[in-house]
Amino acid sequence: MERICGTPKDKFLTIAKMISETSSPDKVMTSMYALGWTQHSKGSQNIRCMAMLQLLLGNMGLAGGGMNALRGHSNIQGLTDIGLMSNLIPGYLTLPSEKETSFGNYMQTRLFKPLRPDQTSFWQNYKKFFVSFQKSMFGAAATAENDWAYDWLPKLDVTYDVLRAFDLMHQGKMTGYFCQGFNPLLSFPDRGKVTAALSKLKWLVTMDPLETETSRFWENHGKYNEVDTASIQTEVFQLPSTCFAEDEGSLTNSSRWLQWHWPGADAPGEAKSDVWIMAQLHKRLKDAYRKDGGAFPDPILNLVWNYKDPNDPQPDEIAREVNGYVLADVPDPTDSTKLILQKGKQVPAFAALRDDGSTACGCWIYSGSFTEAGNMMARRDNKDPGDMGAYLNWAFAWPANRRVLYNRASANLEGQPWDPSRKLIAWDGAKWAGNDIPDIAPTAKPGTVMPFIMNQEGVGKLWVRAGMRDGPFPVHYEPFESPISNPINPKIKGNPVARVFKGDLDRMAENGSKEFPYAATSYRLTEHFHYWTKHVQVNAVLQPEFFVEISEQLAAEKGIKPGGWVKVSSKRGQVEAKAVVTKRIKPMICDGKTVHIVGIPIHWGFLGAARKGMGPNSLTPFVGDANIETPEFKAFLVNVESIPGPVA
Ligand SMILES: Nc1nc2c(c(=O)[nH]1)N[C@H]1C(S)=C(S)[C@@H](COP(=O)(O)OP(=O)(O)OC[C@H]3O[C@@H](n4cnc5c(=O)[nH]c(N)nc54)[C@H](O)[C@@H]3O)O[C@H]1N2
Ligand SMILES: Nc1nc2c(c(=O)[nH]1)N[C@H]1C(S)=C(S)[C@@H](COP(=O)(O)OP(=O)(O)OC[C@H]3O[C@@H](n4cnc5c(=O)[nH]c(N)nc54)[C@H](O)[C@@H]3O)O[C@H]1N2
Ligand SMILES: [Mo]
Repeated sequence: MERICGTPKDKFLTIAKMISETSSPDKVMTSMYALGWTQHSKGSQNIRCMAMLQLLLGNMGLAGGGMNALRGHSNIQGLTDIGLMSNLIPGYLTLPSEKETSFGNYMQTRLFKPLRPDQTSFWQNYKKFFVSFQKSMFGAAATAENDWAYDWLPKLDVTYDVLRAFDLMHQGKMTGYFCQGFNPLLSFPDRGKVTAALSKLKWLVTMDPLETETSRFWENHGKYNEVDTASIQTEVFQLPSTCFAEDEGSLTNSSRWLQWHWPGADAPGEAKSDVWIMAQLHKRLKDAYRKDGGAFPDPILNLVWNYKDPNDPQPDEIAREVNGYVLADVPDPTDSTKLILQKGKQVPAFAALRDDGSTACGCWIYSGSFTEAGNMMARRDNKDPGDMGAYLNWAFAWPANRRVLYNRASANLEGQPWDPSRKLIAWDGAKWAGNDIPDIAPTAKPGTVMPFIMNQEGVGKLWVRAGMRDGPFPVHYEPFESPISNPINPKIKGNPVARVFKGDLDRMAENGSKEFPYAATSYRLTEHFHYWTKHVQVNAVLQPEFFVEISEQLAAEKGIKPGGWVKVSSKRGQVEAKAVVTKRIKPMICDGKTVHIVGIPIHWGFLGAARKGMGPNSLTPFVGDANIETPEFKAFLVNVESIPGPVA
């Protein structure tokens, strides 16, 4: 560990001791992680490693325990929940692959078979969630006879993450791009490649409350955006949208709480909400298909669009649809004079969803968020009787308003809390109850259903059976560009199954490169939020100018003065900046070699109130994590040289 990471052995052992002390009933540790762990070509395995440690320590499911991703944008949790990943549909259901040519094939690999008697899992209900989703999309046109319109779903040959989208664009195989709330010219790796890719588009639509660098990628700003405008033929359409603070809707936070919010101001000028813009597109697409036909009009023509004003769907209408509603009366099997579900009502919870077409639901995990009792996301009761931070009547947490996932594991096999002073749930002899919604059927006797209900085994798993492209168990890989070779497997460069596209390997430096000897990393500053706040005078005054951060040792070695100008270059490009010489960045000894680090904040571009600057992504490599395709923004190779001043 010391040889690879450069962390001194004694410091590491101190931390290891602190961590291992949490393997007792009355001490718990949480892991909160963000980009330092994820933005690597082996990011998923970094997280998995800690998840395994937390399992071994018994820190899952307890109050104050768990693996907690800190989400960056206020609604990034909502983004994955609602299926905005290219391989997902809402509620972590997955899109079919092109090999799954029938609904039967599709369901075969999604049937959850518990490996122990009495074990239960939400996934046993996959078909109910899926059929209800199809009913919410296609209504009466999705029938048992047409396999709930299974054929109308796109079938994936490969996953279409953003790295692949830009690579396809770069190859000239993608001719149009719709860019909603995304500024890839600044936020995506290898800006040279991104610029070349955007230049090959026939059209680009940006939908954003601000002028973004992406919408002006064709504009020449000297060294800040060096392009030959005349040679770029891409037609750009800018659609001004509202921003979150001008909208009504829900945001899902890192704790899976769906919190409703109301507009703080009206949108300026001609700005329209994202939903309004989408509704206009929907109308025009449907009209075009109706008028001209087309290769495959069915999914568009049959798309359900039941809003009072089809041109302007309201947030509460969409929220009701997402929660789910009843399409046909469902009689009580034990008493046919009674109904369990009544046509036209909101479904109370995902447990009510059915696979016979009698329910519709936009996103099963959000079921229960907008019921007949009203908008649960708008609840604002901050009482917390058990003092466990549960706040059960504040907003709505998915699933089923549960605040701590796996809370069954906070009690021992007999159903008594590991730590009675921090009780989440307990078995009272007849049922489970306590300060949270139990993560187990309320009357399942202890010892019958095991705690990790999303696993077939019912218990935590150290070994993953399928799903991780780089194997079932984490191993050490260096970043794709590293100042040292992998000390364990010197022949292996980076993560062998990382997301790398043809041609990009030529744009990467070799391990231990003499030309690019320093490790670089990139990060954000308190005073700015990405590329938005440079448009605001106050933020621009607080942090006006792009800079890079280096250690006192590197500054001395390279003759760089605090505030002096430097050129930072990688195999892909270069930037100029003022140098901030700091004590907080220090050289490390990795594999016996001194490794200097160059820190590069992300916030500058060529628009807005702040001074023009360049940011790290002219330098970063176009490589992503093997499993989730997050770019490797936290580790790449550069050189730094002192320069007399900014080159005009
Ligand atoms: N003020 C402000 N706040 C923000 C944002 C903003 O732009 N401005 N952005 C938001 C967004 S979208 C996000 S995603 C979050 C991100 O929040 P953070 O994840 O805190 O993001 P970064 O600032 O990129 O910093 C990453 C940290 O990772 C560390 N690091 C780098 N490499 C490694 C490594 O290999 N191992 C470990 N253990 N650590 C490493 C760095 O030292 C740095 O402290 O911030 C959110 N909050
Ligand atoms: N080198 C390097 N690169 C990085 C990172 C890093 O650490 N290092 N961090 C990465 C991370 S974690 C992130 S999250 C990305 C962020 O990268 P982006 O998501 O590309 O950047 P943002 O500026 O957060 O947001 C994009 C746009 O959304 C717009 N917007 C705000 N509200 C709304 C709305 O309601 N509707 C619409 N349509 N638009 C809206 C904003 O005006 C903004 O222009 O950057 C990534 N890039
Ligand atoms: Mo982020």
